[in-house]
Amino acid sequence: MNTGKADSLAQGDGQLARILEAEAERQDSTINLIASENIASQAVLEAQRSPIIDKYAEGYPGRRYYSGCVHIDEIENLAITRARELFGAEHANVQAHSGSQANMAAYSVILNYRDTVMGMTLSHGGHLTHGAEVNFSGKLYRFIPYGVDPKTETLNYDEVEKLALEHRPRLIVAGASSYSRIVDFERFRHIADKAGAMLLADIAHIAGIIAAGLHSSSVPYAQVSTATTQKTLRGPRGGLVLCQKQLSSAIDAAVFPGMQGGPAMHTIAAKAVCFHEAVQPGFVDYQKRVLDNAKILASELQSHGLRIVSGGTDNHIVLVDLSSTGITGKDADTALEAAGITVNRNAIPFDPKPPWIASGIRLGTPAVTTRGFGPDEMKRIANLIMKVLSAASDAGTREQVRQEVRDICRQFPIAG
Ligand code: DSN
Repeated sequence: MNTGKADSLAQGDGQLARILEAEAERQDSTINLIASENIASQAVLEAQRSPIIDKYAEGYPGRRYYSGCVHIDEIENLAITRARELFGAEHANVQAHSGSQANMAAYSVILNYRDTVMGMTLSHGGHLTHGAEVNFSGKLYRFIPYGVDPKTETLNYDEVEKLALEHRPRLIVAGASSYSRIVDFERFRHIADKAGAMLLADIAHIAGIIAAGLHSSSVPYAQVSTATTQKTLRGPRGGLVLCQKQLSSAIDAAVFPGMQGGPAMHTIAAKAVCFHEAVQPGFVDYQKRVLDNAKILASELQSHGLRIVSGGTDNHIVLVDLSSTGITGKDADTALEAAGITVNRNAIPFDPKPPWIASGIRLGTPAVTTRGFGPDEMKRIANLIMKVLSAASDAGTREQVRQEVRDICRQFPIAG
């Protein structure tokens, strides 16, 4: 189990040690279908909890404001080189603490206050940082939202182009948090060029799939690509900015000192590990299984009568429309959690319900695939989800499903 807990913690702070132990047990005994989560390897965990945690290193390799950075420089250079090679990028900044900060840094380089930007609206699958009113992005910049087509529930590039030509944004943001179809970055680049805009691709969700070559890369088309390392990439929690050479100094300066102080060097070490893991032979096979599992889960749920937004999936995400069941996303995620299946409530496109309630749930296969779940488990999970949804307030059904979930999880323990 991924506790990272040593005996000294149990002896020195039993209270916290018990909470960590309980969380490890929760993870081990439940089925995690949260699309943005994964299970980091022991190597990633070891790097993350190494003594590097103690080191301050404001600056960049060879230009630090602190001494004692000889090995820190080696680590950051290794992470940068590996990220560049993995994605074929001219420049990589590995210091951004999160995907949101990666986006913030990129915006601050490309945009001025109140500039016009286009981004996918949150309610159709975009991210908070793609212009949501409650987020810095929506407060600092004038976002023109684009969404999916009401019929196909997929991106309508002609509509995106029409909007772009009408509003002439300085930047177009492509990419999403809850969109299960291929994103055509080449088309986005054509649209951006036509409208005189720059292109930023937020590949946080699909970075691992791109790294495995199973989704076309944004890097040849977008001046900047931003990502997180903890999702399909299966590394530590953190951000990543990939950009063209001419933006490299500006992006680095935007991250530090523009937005952050000292880099989290222990996380950067763990990022280096995950980039290394992503070029190992097993990684492509893992990503193929992630995609296969998502397809099977979607089609099994469909065969049970549930509607999948856009009719299926091309990636690790399955967005389920619960409208026909009479259960809200909120009630579904509560009932499923009680039965040991973790998901998140999610708006569906054109959702009449507010995001806190939502008409859908978002499912994802990265974490269960890391555990070793395959087609048989996907079919069993679809059955279990249906059981819970068809008796959402029945404690007996939940308990019965909870037991089955425990049995499945016991067959696929989280390594450690
Ligand atoms: N909140 C994350 C997700 O679940 O997709 C993205 O930052």
